[in-house]
Amino acid sequence: MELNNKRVLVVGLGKSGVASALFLKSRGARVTVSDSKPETELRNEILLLLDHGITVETGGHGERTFRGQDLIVVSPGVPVDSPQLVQARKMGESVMGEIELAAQFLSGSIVAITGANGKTTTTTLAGEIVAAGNFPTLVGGNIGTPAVSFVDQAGPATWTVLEVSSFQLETIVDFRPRIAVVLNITPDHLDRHKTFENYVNVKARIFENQHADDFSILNADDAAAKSLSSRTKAQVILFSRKTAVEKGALVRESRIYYRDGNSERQIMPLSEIPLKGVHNQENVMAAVAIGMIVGCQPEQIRKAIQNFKAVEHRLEFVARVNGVDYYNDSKATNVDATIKALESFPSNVHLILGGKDKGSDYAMLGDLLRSRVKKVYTIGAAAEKIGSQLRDIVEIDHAETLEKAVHHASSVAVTDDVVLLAPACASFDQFQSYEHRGRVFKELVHSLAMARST
Ligand code: UMA
Repeated sequence: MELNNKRVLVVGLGKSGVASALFLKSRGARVTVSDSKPETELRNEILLLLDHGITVETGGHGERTFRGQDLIVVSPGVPVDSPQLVQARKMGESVMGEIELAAQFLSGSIVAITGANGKTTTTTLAGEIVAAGNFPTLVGGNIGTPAVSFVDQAGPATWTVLEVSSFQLETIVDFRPRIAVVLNITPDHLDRHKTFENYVNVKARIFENQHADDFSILNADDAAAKSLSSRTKAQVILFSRKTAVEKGALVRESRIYYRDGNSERQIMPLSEIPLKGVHNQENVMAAVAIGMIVGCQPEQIRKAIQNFKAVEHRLEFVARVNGVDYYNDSKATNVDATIKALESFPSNVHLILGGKDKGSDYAMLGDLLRSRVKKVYTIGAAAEKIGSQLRDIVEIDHAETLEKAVHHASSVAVTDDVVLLAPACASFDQFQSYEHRGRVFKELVHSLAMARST
């Protein structure tokens, strides 16, 4: 794609928008950026872009700004059906997301990992495995560093390992990963995608441009993910904790193996996985499959997994205070992630739930709440809905804020109980992001520990 002298509009001035605008400018495009936030909330970004000669519009998306552009690059958080974008498409303007822009310019091969849960852990681990195999490796995407900022670093031998969200997949065009992974599909982001069927269809787009010599890795234990095997032209590689797949990663006698037709390699015992929860065994198996396809040796893969540390905010152990263990799973932003978090603790859990609702059905937590949870502490905008769906199942404390939830839980929890932040909701009603929410939780726990020690 030729960018020199092209008129390009970037929509959204967050991480993706800033990185896209700077990249486009460096390739000679005439760049405008438009953001709905007022100027006062974007001071640093505006100064940076103006410094590079980029035009900035704030406080809304002017209809005229979208007219006559050669290309419009949208940030993942911008709804694809916004009136301005619908109109631009009608006028024949080319619209794509940041991930598509990146892919058009990235040298080397892309590993793209999607799923409702486990994306970040799998992406980080896969990156460490590929690097342990001595391949040049870059790791980013939805995990935090926009893919477009890798374009100048990637060479023909580079493996760029990307976490890819449903929002990003909505705006791909020719995006073609050499290896595409779907970890699992359970309801999430229904406020944006409306139905589960739409959500599955968007996830399936990760395979849409793959060729027969590419690889599609799927979780054979997840019905919705497995069903996508009929929707790819690439070679299907499965991973399963429960069945002996013919091609892919499997478990036998508590050990992980990788099988490729007739040949089988032993990777490692499950007991060596340094992460809690069976869902993490699945993430590890997906990463094993990626490593084997890329060409890493089983021993390199095993070492990378043994050395892997839990990613921040994913079932992260925070501290033991007064005999009570505190875990931060702020990344559990949907009901399924909370189910997986609860499955990691057999009993005695004090669970903090709530935040910004995404159209979720919290009653799905019912069985686990009955068997493993002593009390639920609700916070944020979703508290009322959660209360009305769960009040007949479990004791509920309407704590309102994270601070009160931690204090209430710490005052009733006894030795060997667990206080778990796995809120099943987005964070944006009370926090800037799930990372912010997780950090606040950790600070609250650490200050509890300080108070106890003085
Ligand atoms: N904006 C508009 N108009 C709109 C909507 C938003 O101008 O109609 C503006 C906002 O005012 C804001 C900017 O767009 O200034 C934000 O853009 P963005 O929401 O796309 O966020 P980025 O900072 O670009 O971050 C995005 C991802 N965010 C989302 O998908 C919401 C980040 O994933 C990702 O790390 C980053 O790109 C780099 O690739 C975060 C996330 O929450 C972690 N992802 C969701 C998830 O994991 O569940 C999908």
